[in-house]
Amino acid sequence: MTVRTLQAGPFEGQKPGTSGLRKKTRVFMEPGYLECFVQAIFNSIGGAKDKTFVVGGDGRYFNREAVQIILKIAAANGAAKVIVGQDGLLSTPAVSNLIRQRNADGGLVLSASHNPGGIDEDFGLKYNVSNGGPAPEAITEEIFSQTKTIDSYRIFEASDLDLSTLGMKGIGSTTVEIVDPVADYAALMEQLFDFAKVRDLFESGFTMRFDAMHAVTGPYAKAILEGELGAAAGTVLNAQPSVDFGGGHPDPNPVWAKQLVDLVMSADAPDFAAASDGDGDRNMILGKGIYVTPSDSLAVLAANAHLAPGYAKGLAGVARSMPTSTAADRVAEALGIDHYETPTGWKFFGNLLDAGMVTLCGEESAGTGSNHVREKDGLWAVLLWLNILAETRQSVKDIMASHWKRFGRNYYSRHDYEAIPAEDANALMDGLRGKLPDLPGKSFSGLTISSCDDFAYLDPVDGSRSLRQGIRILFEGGARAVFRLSGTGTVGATLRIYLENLETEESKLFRDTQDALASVIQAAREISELERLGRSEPNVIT
Ligand code: VG1
Ligand code: CO
Repeated sequence: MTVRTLQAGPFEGQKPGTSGLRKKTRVFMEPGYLECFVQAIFNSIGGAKDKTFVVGGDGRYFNREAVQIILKIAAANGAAKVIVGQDGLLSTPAVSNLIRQRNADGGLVLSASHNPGGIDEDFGLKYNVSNGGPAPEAITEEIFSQTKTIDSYRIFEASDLDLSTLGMKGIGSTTVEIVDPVADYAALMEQLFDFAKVRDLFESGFTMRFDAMHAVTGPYAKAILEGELGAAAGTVLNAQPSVDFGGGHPDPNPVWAKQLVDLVMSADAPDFAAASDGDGDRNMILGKGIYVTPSDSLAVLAANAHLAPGYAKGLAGVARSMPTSTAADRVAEALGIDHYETPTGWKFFGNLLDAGMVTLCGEESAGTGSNHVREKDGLWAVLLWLNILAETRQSVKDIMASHWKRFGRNYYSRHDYEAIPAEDANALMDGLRGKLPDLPGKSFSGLTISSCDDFAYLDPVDGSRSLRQGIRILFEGGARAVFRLSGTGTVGATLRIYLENLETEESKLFRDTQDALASVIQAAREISELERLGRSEPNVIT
């Protein structure tokens, strides 16, 4: 076995986005492409020598091969140890947990999350730092700058390691530990939640379906829900991870998890249903006859988290990404705790969590999490819901009804326009930006604009600034429209329009969401001159 230095790179466009580098799988498979990006990561952190890393992914196409390459590059760069999930599998929150539990220096997560997988679909790689969370912007910028000048990488010439059996192995002087992907994560969940109470709930005849969408949460959900909590066999659907997620989009929203939504709206509805995404950090929550909007889920969890043992002392504060509805702010105000508004992407929550300023965080994109790890965590959110349901013995519908009566309802929806030519998307955003100074006081579709801006964030912990994080338009009376471009796509641009309208009148709390938002939707179209895109309808409505 020898270490070789091979000439390659630089490759254009290796700029990490909202959540790591995402490209078509074939791009990642080009000779030297993944290798140079991994070497750039190590270069950007002052080398891998004597460091410990956690490596794992969501099992999509190229996951196995990529893990082997990363192990050989880490060994050639002198890493002390690499902890790898069995068969190269680890959910994103499980990586975060292992980094923290084992005091690792960082982790490499192989996933393109909710994007489809396969040789003609998407692949991704994200670097996480020693707190377990995604690398903050200063580090992703350093990685990007390393990718621009890299001309070689170091790799161990060795045969592939067998990742199917647990235990200590090695490449050169680097120890490679293959771990059960589920065990440490399940142990953490057991500390946070009242498993006995949830077992009682299932014993009483409570029914549930969890759709793992052929992605990484299958083994976790089987072990925890059906194994430890006694949910009936068959509770977990699509539990076997597959390289192409059964040909679907592993995105837990009403479009891509339609079957599950149809089930809860049917006569055979279980009491509770949920789904997670490719890498296990997102969640969708459903009850009999009801879909819970992620922003509302965050608010309900904030209002009720104290019912679970891990949060019995109450919350330090709550943070949400800017486009997420303000429902959680209303709960925080009622509880007398702080609330924060950050740019989109979990990396912005890390400092607030590390500083103990917040306990719960959430995003409208079906991401919820807490200070137990530094990633959003799909199964954790499902277990917190289960713990709350076990304590209150109320239906999801009743919980939502009483929540809205107490706090008001923030009707909320996101409209995505996918695969638009980048020039058109940028022109629309630039057009909006140019108009901002003149918008306050103007009315569209019966709504008057009270203020608007291009969201800028000042991190209260380290003082770093992030500019141009999305255009916010606030209307008199509490309605809001937000415009931003996605940073996770691999084809063209995706425009996201986030729409919100606050309703406090009790007789109007149970309307259809799109109807309740009709005037905000119309105003957003007019303000942005959306017709210029030549699209009549969004591709995805959540
Ligand atoms: C999307 C979501 C964002 C989320 C990110 C990563 O980013 O909007 O809230 O943090 O995906 O989620 P964007 O830039 O496409 O809007 V995941 O589950 O891909 O790790
Ligand atoms: Co994800």
